Amino acid sequence: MAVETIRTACPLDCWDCCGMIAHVEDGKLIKVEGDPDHPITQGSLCIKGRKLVDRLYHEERVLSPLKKVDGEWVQISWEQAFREIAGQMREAKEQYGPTSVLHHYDYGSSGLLKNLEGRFFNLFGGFTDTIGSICWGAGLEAQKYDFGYGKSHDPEDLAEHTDVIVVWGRNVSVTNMHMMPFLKRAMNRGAELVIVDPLMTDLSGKAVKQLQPRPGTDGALVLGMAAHLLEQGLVDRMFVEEHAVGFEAFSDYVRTWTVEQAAEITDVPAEDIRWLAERYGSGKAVATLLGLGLQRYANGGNTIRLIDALGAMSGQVGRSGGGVHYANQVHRFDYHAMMKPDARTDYRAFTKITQADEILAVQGTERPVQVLFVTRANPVAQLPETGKTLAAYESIPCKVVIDMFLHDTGMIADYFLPCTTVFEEEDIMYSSMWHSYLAYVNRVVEPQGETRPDWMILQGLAEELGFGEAFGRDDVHAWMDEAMAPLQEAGITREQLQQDGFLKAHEEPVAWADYQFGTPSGKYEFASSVAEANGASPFPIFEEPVESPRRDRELARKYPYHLLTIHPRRSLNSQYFHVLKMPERPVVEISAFVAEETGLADGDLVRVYNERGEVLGNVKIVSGQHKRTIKIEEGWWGNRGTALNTLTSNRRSDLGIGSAQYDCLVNLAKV
Ligand SMILES: Nc1nc2c(c(=O)[nH]1)N[C@H]1C(S)=C(S)[C@@H](COP(=O)(O)OP(=O)(O)OC[C@H]3O[C@@H](n4cnc5c(=O)[nH]c(N)nc54)[C@H](O)[C@@H]3O)O[C@H]1N2
Ligand SMILES: Nc1nc2c(c(=O)[nH]1)N[C@H]1C(S)=C(S)[C@@H](COP(=O)(O)OP(=O)(O)OC[C@H]3O[C@@H](n4cnc5c(=O)[nH]c(N)nc54)[C@H](O)[C@@H]3O)O[C@H]1N2
Ligand code: SF4
Ligand SMILES: [Mo]
Repeated sequence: MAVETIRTACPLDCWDCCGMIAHVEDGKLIKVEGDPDHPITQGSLCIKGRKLVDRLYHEERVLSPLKKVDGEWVQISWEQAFREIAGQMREAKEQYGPTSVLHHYDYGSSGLLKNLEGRFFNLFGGFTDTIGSICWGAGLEAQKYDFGYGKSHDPEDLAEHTDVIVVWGRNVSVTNMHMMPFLKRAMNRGAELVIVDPLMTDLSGKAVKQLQPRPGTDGALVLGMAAHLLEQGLVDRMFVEEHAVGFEAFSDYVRTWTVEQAAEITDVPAEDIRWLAERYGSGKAVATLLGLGLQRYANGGNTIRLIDALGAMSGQVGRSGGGVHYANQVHRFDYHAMMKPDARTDYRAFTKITQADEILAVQGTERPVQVLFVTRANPVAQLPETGKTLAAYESIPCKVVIDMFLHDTGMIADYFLPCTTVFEEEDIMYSSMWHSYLAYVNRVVEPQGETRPDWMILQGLAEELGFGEAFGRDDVHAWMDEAMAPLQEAGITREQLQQDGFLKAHEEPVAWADYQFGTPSGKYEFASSVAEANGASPFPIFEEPVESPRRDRELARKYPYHLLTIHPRRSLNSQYFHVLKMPERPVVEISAFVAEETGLADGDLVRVYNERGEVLGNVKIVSGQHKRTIKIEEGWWGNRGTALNTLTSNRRSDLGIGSAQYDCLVNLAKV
């Protein structure tokens, strides 16, 4: 039989949102390739994209609904699952109100239709939501204060017009690999690459310079640079006077800083601080590519605000080749239409990061949590303080997980409902992290076993609960059309998207080129009234991270090393640890300095620990990184031996209800 090719898109929570071509033979998916016509993907996929096929046909994939009976999984019918779960929900609602049902979700799939979860719980009458984002919450809020929202330049603008690319805490070749061709084009034109990262990355060797701040001190680095720019008169006066507010207040604060002070705090030599400041202030076009790692600290929101301010005061905002690239929130979907928030009568918000504490605090009160729904997420593995998450979830009598695999969270469920993969459903993918292409997901193969798309599972439950009609539609296109209404006004239709496979949803090569900002003043806000109203400092400030040798000497004496649990090269968070051959234990990358201090050698079995927990790993001594900083890739499964997030804290970031998982000190001991 002939091989059929079908256009679809990668659903993974990634900067790149790749277009894919699926090859189907005899109803079976044989492989996926990068869509060669897609301007970003350009024909290539990363290993995670290619291995989506292995997730589809994986032997451990759950293919029918499961119920836990006396600690054992038993297969049940969808009808039984819907009847029993709806029964539990109804009972909980009658006794304690709708907020006794809690929903935790994350970005396990970036599909537009996944937002129908909100519709389901709102039509139920309300629920306890988990808000904020352990991924990028602090930075989003920061850019909201400064610009109105996050917007990035078109990758073409970087490739064609940037003179200096500053990769600031983004692991480009690992997490954002389709940026590489654009960087290469810029560098072939003569653009300089600078890296600001405590760890070495694949790009380190290509950079003219890498600055390696002590983790969590980038804000102080910026203040040293800003002090130098002020002193040298290298400020873009036109921008700060005409297109910004609050520069006076911010510069008064900057004047309390010196380069030497910044050098002492950050471990970055003073001459490097001056050198990078002069790159920004020299009239060259400097594009700053922010990553998400550097905002996973107790001071993370202010760090992003300070880097924004550096870009703004040096005239890099609204300028071709410049920009402070973090998010790209330009897709105008009508989520409200999809989610129907007006339908609910009650609502309670916990936060994603601190939900364990909040759940435990309400159990036994009049408004407890009785039913847990987890969708598109693996919180037991990915939330900090694993022990707390487990204890909190343990206290909930009925736990429902919708997923494909029995991961750490699936294992503790009472009901496990198996959903389809991206290849067995229709959807629209969009990434608001980088570029502005939407992509259409066509169904490529029939659903395996009894699996169903998330919306169909929720539809079944809604029918059982008596609001099936309000939830339902004849077909998914009607939902898509409703959510796409604002885009349709701009001439972007679902039909067109479906036909072409991908479409650019937003045409603006240079972000903020018109200087019409989304802030209350309409200008760039060095001092933000929204920040002030939210109880934050109007202008960004530097405070030490919480787990820092300068803030807490005692803690640092016990736990002298910074642990960065960064994103894994071969997995998307926890999603590939059962699909790919992974080592038994994580690799713990340490510097020669740490090796010397601890007496550890390559390959040693090591215990990484702090007051919260411990994990075992194998030492690898690497050269070049900030000397007290340790790297372990995240995503490990506790039920396969490594609960990495037992080490991280559930402290919130300063802004945006984000995570401070990189604000983490540990010690090491040879086992
Ligand atoms: N291969 C792969 N790709 C992915 C993912 C994955 O799991 N695997 N996950 C996706 C998701 S969910 C996300 S959120 C993105 C994340 O994409 P990135 O932001 O690129 O990744 P992170 O691993 O969060 O951190 C990136 C870098 O931040 C640096 N860093 C940490 N602390 C600091 C600091 O204080 N200062 C500075 N200057 N740098 C610091 C780390 O050393 C690391 O090199 O990637 C997406 N893409
Ligand atoms: N220590 C440490 N912890 C971290 C991070 C870190 O850097 N260090 N990074 C944080 C970040 S940036 C993020 S984004 C979070 C990620 O946290 P999570 O989103 O909880 O983690 P994932 O491992 O991506 O799990 C997503 C799950 O969604 C499932 N899934 C995929 N598609 C669908 C679908 O269509 N429907 C349903 N129902 N399920 C689906 C997958 O099978 C997978 O089990 O982790 C955070 N945790
Ligand atoms: S994970 Fe990211 S880079 Fe890899 S195929 Fe998917 S969208 Fe592309
Ligand atoms: Mo993320």
